[in-house]
Amino acid sequence: MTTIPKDHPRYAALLLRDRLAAAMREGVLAPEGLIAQGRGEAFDYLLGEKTTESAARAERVAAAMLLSARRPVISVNGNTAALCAHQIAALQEASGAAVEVNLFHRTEERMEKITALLRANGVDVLTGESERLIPLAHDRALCLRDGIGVADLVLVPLEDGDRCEALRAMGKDVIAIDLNPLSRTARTATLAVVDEVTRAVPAITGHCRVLSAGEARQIASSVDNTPFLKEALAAMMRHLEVINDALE
Ligand code: PTJ
Repeated sequence: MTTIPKDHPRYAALLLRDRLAAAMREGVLAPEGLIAQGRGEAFDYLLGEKTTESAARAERVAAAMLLSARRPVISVNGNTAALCAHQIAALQEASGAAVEVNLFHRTEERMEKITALLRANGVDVLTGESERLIPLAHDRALCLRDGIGVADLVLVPLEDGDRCEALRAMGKDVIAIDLNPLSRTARTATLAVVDEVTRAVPAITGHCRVLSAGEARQIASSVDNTPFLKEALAAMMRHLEVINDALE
């Protein structure tokens, strides 16, 4: 572990990097996960490294969708487990969603390590015999029949695009948490939360704790992703203009 000075202007981001590097050394994070985080950081930089007003609204909608779903499942990969296992436990408790591990760079060893990490943080993880239920050529097709297989809603923090599309084609709703509003995932999801995952997950949990069932149903009954994507892009453009003006 590197010692990161608390007064460093990018302390929070450096702490996440440190956590991910350690998780990679432990075999939880795929090396490619570090590259994914770097891409996410670049978009977060454009957002001012904070939750935008539209992302905060999307987080409330995400909570409403989770509370209104019949069989919601939170799909966890290496990055999510490494960054926010304890936050996933809190979200599971507040939303009643099932949690399943689904990996792009799948090995049985990583599946076991991630499951153990989640359980050590209080997550009740579904396990069993994975089947190729999602129409995809790679191993993200593998999932549990009584988990993602029967889910009507899947929350996918940090996704690579084609599974999101495949889940939508199977008639499932998808909530994506993705800092990149241009990604295929963000554009094909029922709802994209354009925010950093360690900020987004506790915010969704907070809303799950206070929304009534009636309020949740009403909010979840008409979800339109497009304004959220447009507002995320507008927030980035405004932030770039501020930086540009400061240069003059
Ligand atoms: O653990 P595995 O084997 O399932 O692999 C996971 C990764 C993330 C390596 C795999 O799914 C992958 O390659 O994903 P992509 O295609 O790089 O997409 C990741 C997306 O998440 C990108 O659009 C990033 O901008 C975004 N992202 C990265 N870090 C964060 C993030 N979004 C929110 N919070 C982050 N911390």
